[in-house]
Amino acid sequence: MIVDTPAWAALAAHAATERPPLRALFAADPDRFRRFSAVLDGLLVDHSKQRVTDETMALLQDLARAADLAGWRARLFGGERINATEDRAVFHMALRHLGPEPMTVDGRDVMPEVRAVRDQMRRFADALHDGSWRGHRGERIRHVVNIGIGGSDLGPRMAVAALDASRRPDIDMHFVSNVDGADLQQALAACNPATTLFVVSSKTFTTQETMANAASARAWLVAGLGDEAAVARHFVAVSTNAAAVTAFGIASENMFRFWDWVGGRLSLWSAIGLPIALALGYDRFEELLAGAAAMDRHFRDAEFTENLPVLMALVGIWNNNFLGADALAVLPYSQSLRLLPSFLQQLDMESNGKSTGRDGAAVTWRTGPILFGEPGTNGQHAFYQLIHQGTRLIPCDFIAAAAADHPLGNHHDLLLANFLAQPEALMRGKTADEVRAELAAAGLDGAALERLVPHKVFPGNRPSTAILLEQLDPRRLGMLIALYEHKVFVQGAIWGIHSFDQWGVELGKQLAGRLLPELRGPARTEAHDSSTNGLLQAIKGWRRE
Ligand code: G6Q
Repeated sequence: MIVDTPAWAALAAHAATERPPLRALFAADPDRFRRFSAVLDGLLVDHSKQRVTDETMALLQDLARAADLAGWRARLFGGERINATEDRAVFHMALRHLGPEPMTVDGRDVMPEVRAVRDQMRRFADALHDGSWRGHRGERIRHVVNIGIGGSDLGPRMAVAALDASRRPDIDMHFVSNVDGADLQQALAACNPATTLFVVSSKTFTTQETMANAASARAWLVAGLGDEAAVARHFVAVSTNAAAVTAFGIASENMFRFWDWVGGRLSLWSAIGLPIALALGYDRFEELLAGAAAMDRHFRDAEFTENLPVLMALVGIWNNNFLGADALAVLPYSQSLRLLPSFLQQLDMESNGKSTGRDGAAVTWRTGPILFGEPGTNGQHAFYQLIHQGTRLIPCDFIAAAAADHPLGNHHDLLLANFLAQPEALMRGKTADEVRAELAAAGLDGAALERLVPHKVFPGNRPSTAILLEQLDPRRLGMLIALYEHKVFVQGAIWGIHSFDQWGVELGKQLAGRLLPELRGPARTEAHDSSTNGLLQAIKGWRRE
């Protein structure tokens, strides 16, 4: 077990020694930024405001070796079935591989099929955009509604929002995920059946929420156009389950397939990314793929000491397992990246929210952190208080682009000033003497001044990483997402858990299925615990009234 290795013990001992705070580390070393930051093709990662020294980083590298990270990385890129509980490879890197080389799973090159689906996506996106694909009544498609949930929603939804600046003006994109009828109804309120295309995105094509939304969307369309045959021009599917797609009434030529070696939360690079190609144009989608592929090559080839996903993962493990941090705040200083925290929340928490090791035994160490976040500067006026002065240690990832994607006056300078100020404040803190001087300058003195001092002190030494993009374009977004994907992989490999299954999601799918008939049926049920039985009765009672 990883906690029994000398590398783990050495890190624990290092964490227990007294180490200078960040403020002192910066004061002692003017070169700290240069030494703890790195740039890859317009993407800069700065770890200098993390509570690490050369010694910490060297010990973390030992930990990576002790966990055989190089071996796990080779198994990943080798197409081995490292998703062992589902007996599948984890091979989304093939989806963004744009070169001529083969990418092999089980001795078979998957690239010909991958390229064929890419061609199908390009042809379809082009046809929609040039008007050769039209609705049942011959009108051009103006609205696209993606119906999907979880991994079949969050990725394309986030990417389309992130790349809003390069969005095509002729297509309105909508995303419907929630089974709450409000979601679909609100999207449909903005659409006209004659000009609306539905993309039903579901790997399994059995997910309750998606199937319910797809069925209601279909009824709306057929009612609006008065013809069952309209479905053929207004519905396409993205799935691995051809039989279920046909059964729904979508012709196989209008189905975009992907494969079981693509995990839901890693699927935006597959045809699940179709909404990105429809909203932005296929070429932009391929630029996104190219950015991710560049990060794949970097992750596969760079030494661990210079490898951005590896360094991010190791710093995260240091915070999580040795400094006692429970959470990770992801704080994009970009309105366009407002959905990145919820996308990363799934990527990280569904992958590494596990407490069973690969050997089936319970882990005794902490695994994935609680990930949350909001775009800056909004969060500053809400929950940052706890990050600055609360009792918990919450490491933060601050993310921004140097260039504005929506230029407007001096707005971007204001945004970037905050992006720089918050990590600096977290790192430095404010001492009692600094508070005194500030209060004195504001005209306070004596007991009135002293009473305030402890409340206005900031402990500082609060760690953060800064990620700066040259600009928020498809390529940099692809790099950024792949950076986090590989970080999550590295952490899972070191923690010795299965990062690519999601039995917790499956549980929800099973439980709701069992309760549905009880909710509808007239009989009183005593089949559950008293709380579930009681709530069920209350719902039925109030609904009758
Ligand atoms: C992702 C999860 C989960 C999944 C959804 C939707 O890794 O498995 O979020 O993507 O449950 O599943 P379908 O695509 O099968 O509808």
